[in-house]
Amino acid sequence: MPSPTITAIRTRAVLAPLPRPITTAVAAIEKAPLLLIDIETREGVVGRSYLFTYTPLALAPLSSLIRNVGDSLIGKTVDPLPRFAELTGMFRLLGRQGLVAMAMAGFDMAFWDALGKSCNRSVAEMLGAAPMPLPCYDSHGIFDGQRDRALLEQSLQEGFRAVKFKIGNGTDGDDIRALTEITEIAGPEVDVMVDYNQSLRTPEAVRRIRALEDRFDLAWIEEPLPAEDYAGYQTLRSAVRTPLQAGENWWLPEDAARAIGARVSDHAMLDIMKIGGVTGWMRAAPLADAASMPVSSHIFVEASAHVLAATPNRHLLEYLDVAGGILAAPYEITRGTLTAKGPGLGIAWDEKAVTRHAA
Ligand code: SMN
Ligand code: MG
Repeated sequence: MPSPTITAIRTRAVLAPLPRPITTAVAAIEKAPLLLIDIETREGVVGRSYLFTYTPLALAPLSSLIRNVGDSLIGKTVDPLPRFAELTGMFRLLGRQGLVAMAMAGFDMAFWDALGKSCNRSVAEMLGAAPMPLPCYDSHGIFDGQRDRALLEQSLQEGFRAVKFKIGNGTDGDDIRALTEITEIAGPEVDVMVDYNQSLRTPEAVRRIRALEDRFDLAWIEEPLPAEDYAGYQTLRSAVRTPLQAGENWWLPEDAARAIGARVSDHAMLDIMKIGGVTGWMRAAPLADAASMPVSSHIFVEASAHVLAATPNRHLLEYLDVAGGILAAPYEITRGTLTAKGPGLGIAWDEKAVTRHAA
């Protein structure tokens, strides 16, 4: 049976409501800027995906890029691998990091969704795996004692056995005060991770991380340095003992290959958008496996649940739900786990919410 043939590509921009703002050391995000993609096919199956642009400023340019590229896809099948190869060729001279890679990932995820729907199977199954309950960590922002105590207690009640907080917005004293409260509430059984969102420089990172590891047993320390500073990560990694986490800013499998080859971190955390969709993920995750690195996911809870099921070196799924506010049936946490849903990626738009939150 041939794969469905593309007849139209539609995009819509929304500012989706978030359960809580995403606060980081470098910026805060109040609403999730999402670009929704619908790929219609002659067979009637619609492939869907969404992209997260971090800032609403990128929604319109990304949308027009996807529509322009989409014109050249009409009449072709949704087979992800040849389409990925063609798009790589189309942008060889320009280069792909940034909006181009995001567009490629948006197409790729929607193609896999359509392919799964056309066989009535989940993407996890299409990848040769079976959907399974995946352990998740609850991903919080900067800790605010007044407000976040209750939120953290809620994470524990929902069964999360790992939580993450963003730090680095103030002094190391601020981080230590926050972590003292967090670890007290979380207790010894729950893993606590922290995320600096690339806000430090190497000498300061060495000093601040040593001060943290004197006091706390953190499961990982994420992105202390700018993602491109591989040499800085190498220096830091030899100077501290807590495992370092990085990867959400690796663009496409080629970046993953370079960063993993340079041994910048102990863990890898792939972002299914920046890494190039399902296809990009399935090429990057084995590189981490070969380097004995556990792989966790970054946002995109739905698509990540599918690819993590097909990743033998999987670790944790990041539970940070950016699209639940515009989905007809958001993925839900059960005892701290999440399970991929089908067919395809198991996502459908709540059309009323999409209209209400149109950007
Ligand atoms: C993050 C997620 C979403 C938006 C900004 C930052 C983050 C994380 O680095 O790891 O959760
Ligand atoms: Mg992060």
